[in-house]
Amino acid sequence: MNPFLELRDSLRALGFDEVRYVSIPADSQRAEAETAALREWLDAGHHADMHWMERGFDKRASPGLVLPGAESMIVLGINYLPAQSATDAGEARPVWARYAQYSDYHDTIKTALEKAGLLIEEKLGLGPGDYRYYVDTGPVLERAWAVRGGLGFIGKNAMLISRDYGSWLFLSAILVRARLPTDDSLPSRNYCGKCTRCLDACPTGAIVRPGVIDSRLCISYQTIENKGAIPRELRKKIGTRIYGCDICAEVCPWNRFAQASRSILLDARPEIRRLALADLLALTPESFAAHFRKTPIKRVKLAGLLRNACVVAGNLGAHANDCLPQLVRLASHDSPLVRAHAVWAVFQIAGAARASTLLAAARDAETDASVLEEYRAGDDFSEKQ
Ligand code: B12
Ligand code: SF4
Ligand code: SF4
Repeated sequence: MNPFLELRDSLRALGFDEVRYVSIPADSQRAEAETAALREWLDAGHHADMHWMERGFDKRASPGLVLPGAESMIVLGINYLPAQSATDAGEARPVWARYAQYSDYHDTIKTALEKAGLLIEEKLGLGPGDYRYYVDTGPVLERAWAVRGGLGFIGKNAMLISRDYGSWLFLSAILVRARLPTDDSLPSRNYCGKCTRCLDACPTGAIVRPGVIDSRLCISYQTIENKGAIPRELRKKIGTRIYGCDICAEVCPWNRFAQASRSILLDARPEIRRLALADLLALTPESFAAHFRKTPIKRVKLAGLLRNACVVAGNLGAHANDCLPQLVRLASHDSPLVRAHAVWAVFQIAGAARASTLLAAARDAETDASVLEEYRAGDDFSEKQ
C-alpha cells in the first residue's frame, strides 16, 4: 500500500478525525493574503495583550523558518462535540465553553502527536529531526493551513468550519521534511452566504467584520487570556459565561448536523459543568487544584476563576442572592482583582444601599486604588438606577 495512504489511515485510527496534507509553500499569493490579514489584525491591536502573537510573526508567516527544509504540513482535526451536547445558554448557572469540559487538549493531543511522529518515522522512513508538531503552542496559523488542506472554510465567526464536524474541531499541525501528495482546498467561495447569525448573536460585538475578531471585546479572551480586570462595560454582556464562549459557534447552521466525537483521544470531564456557582465562589487554592488539575481551566488560576465567578454572580442578580455572603467574604480576599469584581457583584445583586451596608467593613479596610474605584463606580451605578 502507498505509504502516504497508510500514514493517513494510521493517523485516523489513532483518533484524528481529519488528516490533511498541504504543501509548503502551497500558493504564494494566498500566503501573502493570510500574512497581510495577520499583520492588519496585529496592527489594529486585535490581539489585546497576547504579545506572543507579535513575536512569532515571521515564523507564523513562513513555516520554513520554523522547520528549515519543511516541504509539507499535516493538518489534523479532532472533533470534540460531546455525544449529548446541551446548550447551556440562558440557564441560571455558570456556562463553560465545550472545549473546557475535557482534560487539557494541549496535553492529550501532544501525547497523540508524539505517537503520530513515530508513525511518520515508520511509514515515511524519516528521522525524529525531520518533523515538528504543534497544537496551539507554536507559530503556525492552524486555521489558514486547514483551509489550504481542504479541511473546511473560514466562517464569518472566524472559525474553521468543516462539512462533517462543523467548527467543533481542535486543530494541530505537523511540519514534515518530505513532499506529501497534497489535498486540494475547497473551491474558494462564500459558504456562509447571506447568513449573519454569528455577527448578530455575539453579545459584545467582537466580530468587528466578517472573519475578524477583536480579542479585546471577545468573551473568550476576557475570561481566559486576560489576567487583569474585565472592563466594566463588558461585564454585563458576559452573562453567565464563566470560561470561554461558544455563542458564535452555537448559532451557526453549519454546526446543526455536526457528528458527535469518537472521543478516542479526549478525556471528558463532565463534573466541571456540575459545579454550582456557590462551589466556585468557595474555591480555595487546594480545591481549585483538585477540581481543575489537568484541565485548560488551570490557565486562569484561582484569582482569574474567582473573578469570572463574581461576574457571573453579578449578572444573575436576584438569582444569586444566596451567594451574597460569599461575595462579601471575597471583598476581603487577598487578591485585589478578586476583591474588585466581588464588590461589583455585590452592587449588582444588592443595590447601593444594601451593598454599602454589607461591604462597610471591607470598604473601610480597603487600600487598593483599583478596588476603591469599584466602590465609587458602584455608588455611581446605583445612583443612576
Ligand atoms: C489567539 C487565538 C485566540 C484569540 C483570538 C481569536 C482569533 N479569531 O484570532 C481568542 C482568545 C479570542 C480566541 C478565542 C477562541 N478560540 Co482560539 N486561538 C487562537 C490561536 C492561538 C491563534 C489564532 C490566530 O492566529 N489569530 C490571528 C488571526 C488573524 O488569525 P485567524 O483567525 O486564524 O485567521 C487566519 C486564517 O483564518 C486566514 N483566513 C482568514 N480568513 C480567510 C479566508 C480565506 C478564504 C482563507 C484562505 C484564509 C483566511 O488568515 C488569517 C490570518 O492569517 C489559535 C491556534 C493557532 N495557532 O492558530 C486558536 C484557535 C483559533 N482557537 C480555537 C478555539 C476553539 C477558540 C474558541 C472557540 C475558544 C472558546 N470556546 O472560548 C474561541 C473562538 C473565538 C473566535 N470566534 O475566533 C481553535 C479554533 C478551531 C476552529 N475550528 O476554528 C484554534 C485553532 C485552537 C486549536 N488548536 O484548535 N482564540
Ligand atoms: S466567542 Fe463569543 S464573544 Fe467571542 S466572537 Fe464568538 S460570540 Fe463573540
Ligand atoms: S453563523 Fe452564519 S455567518 Fe456565521 S459562520 Fe455560521 S454560516 Fe457563517
